Amino acid sequence: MGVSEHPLQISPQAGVAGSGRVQAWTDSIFERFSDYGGQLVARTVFSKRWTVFLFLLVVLWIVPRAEAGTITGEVRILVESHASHAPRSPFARRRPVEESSQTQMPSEEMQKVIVFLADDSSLNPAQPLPEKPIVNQKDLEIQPGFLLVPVGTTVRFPNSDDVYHNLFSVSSAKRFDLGRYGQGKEKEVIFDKPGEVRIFCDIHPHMNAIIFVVPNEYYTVLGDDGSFSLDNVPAGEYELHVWHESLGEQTKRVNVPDSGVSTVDFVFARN
Ligand SMILES: [Cu+2]
Repeated sequence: MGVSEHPLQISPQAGVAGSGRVQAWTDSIFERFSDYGGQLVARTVFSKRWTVFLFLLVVLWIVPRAEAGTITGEVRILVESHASHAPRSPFARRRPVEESSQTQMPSEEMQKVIVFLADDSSLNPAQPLPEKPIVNQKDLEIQPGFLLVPVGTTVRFPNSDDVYHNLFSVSSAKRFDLGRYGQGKEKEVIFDKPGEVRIFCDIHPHMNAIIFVVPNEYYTVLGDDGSFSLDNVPAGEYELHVWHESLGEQTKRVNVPDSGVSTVDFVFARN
């Protein structure tokens, strides 16, 4: 066992015999690097194959989804103008509602008009919100007073007031009674059924809120101008709902083409 046999300690005394060993050693090193390079190449080729494979997977996944359309429309809310309530001549022609002024609901109210597709087996089910929304009991109010959640979402109900509250609901979509609890405590409710849930406080009758639970991922709220758009709806026939806490609910059948847009408009007459 000579020192020169150690690849990292090449003795100058190794001579000619030693140089052969050095050659063998460098060859082996080269081979090792070549191997390593080969592995790198193999890995690169392999990862390219994976990229192509993944790309094909994505394409295959997108293609069926490309057979999806968009539902757009407008929700108009008609009300009698204030002028129509003013005293008028008995000979004046009575104007139909359509001719009277049309309200532009305040934007915060527009955001409470929900447009959604009814539960349907061909639609993707709702994904519950990953972060539990908070509905606070603060300043003797339920805050926020309106919340929209996909079915299955858990909502936290903390009490931030220094008085007891007792939130409850008798709505068919979710019946619950949180019981009395004080400041710093909280309870949770899972909203596992679609529909409107009206919430009240057993101790303070003026406290109220609404949580609206949608059945699938196809929902939106009205824009400030009353328009809406539901994108990537799989082709098919569905029931489109428009709901507002005081305007009520309207339903229309809608046929979504393989691609393109279906337009559905709604008119609510508010008295
Ligand atoms: Cu209360």
